[in-house]
Amino acid sequence: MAGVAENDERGVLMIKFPNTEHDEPDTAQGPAGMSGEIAWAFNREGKFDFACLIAGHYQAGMSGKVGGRRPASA
Ligand SMILES: [Cu+2]
Repeated sequence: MAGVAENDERGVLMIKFPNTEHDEPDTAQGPAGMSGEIAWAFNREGKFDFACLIAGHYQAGMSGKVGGRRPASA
């Protein structure tokens, strides 16, 4: 997950270098058809951008937002 500007920059880099491997803690990569989970501990409330960084996918619209709020105190 990253901001729109960072995803724009990453998307352009993936067009230039399509075989780039991703091993950053905020990314997951696998073969077509794979499913999985990413555990992410948000440090603040809000909406956050996510994107597919396979070359051309971000530009084709594979991106979105995820977010939430702190649970109400018990
Ligand atoms: Cu994709």
